[in-house]
Amino acid sequence: GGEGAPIEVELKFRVGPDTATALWALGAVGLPHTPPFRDCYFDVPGAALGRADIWLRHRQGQGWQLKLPHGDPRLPHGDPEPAHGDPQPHRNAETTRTPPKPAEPRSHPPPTSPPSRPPSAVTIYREVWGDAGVLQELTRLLGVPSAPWGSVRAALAPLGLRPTASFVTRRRSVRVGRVKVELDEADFGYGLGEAEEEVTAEGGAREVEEARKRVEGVCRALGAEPRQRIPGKLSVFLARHQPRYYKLLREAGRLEEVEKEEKEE
Ligand code: V4E
Repeated sequence: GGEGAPIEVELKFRVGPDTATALWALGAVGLPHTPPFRDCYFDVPGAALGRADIWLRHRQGQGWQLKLPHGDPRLPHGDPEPAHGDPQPHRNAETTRTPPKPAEPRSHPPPTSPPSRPPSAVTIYREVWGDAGVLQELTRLLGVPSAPWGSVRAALAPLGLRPTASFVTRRRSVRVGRVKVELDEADFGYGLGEAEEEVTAEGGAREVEEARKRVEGVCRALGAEPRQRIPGKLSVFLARHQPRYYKLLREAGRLEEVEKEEKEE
């Protein structure tokens, strides 16, 4: 299952002409070359996964992955195919710690208080890897009693999961102390940097907090403002190629606003 899944503490930043120099000045150590990889993202019609901040993807060379908010995510209304008209976003995982009951439709909508935002743009996600773990989480979230499928691939059609995005990333990775820095270039002409640290669930809130500080420190040293939210590759891809899906997720507060210049090739 996803209980021992690593927690990824991550901050995105803009890569500029001075980023490489700043990295070497920090004593960055090169990590082994990663071959370019294709990510294919999936969601159900109505974007129930994305609206709940849950991201299913197949990453070339690594297999199936599910990124979930650190905490206990639920789908909006526990409904795998919510109505298009009035999306009621799932509230931030950090405020939602009651056990999920995805199979039973809830009579009341989720609380409407604003999600508790971390003081910076650092994001904290749980990552579940591999067919068995991803299938288990997916069926739980979608309220399907059991998983008769042997692979995520075989479960896509029966669960109503459809591709939303597909793109290739070229990635260079270095390490600055405990922080991993990735410089990404996507094949649709968008690049960004990510500073991240992986912690285990056993480490608890304290480890997450310390990782957050280190990740912010590296970004500051690279000249980036840790409060600024930089659009991810998926946000920019969707803004360009899936405007309706992008709008649904924007309205649910799940994707960053993509500026004009990032929309243009
Ligand atoms: C988590 C998430 C999305 C899925 C893609 O995650 P991302 O970290 O952008 O992808 P990538 O390729 O860097 O994955 P990695 O190799 O690090 O695992 S799409 C939107 N979100 C939520 C989100 C958000 N709304 N804002 C920011 C700044 N990050 C993530």
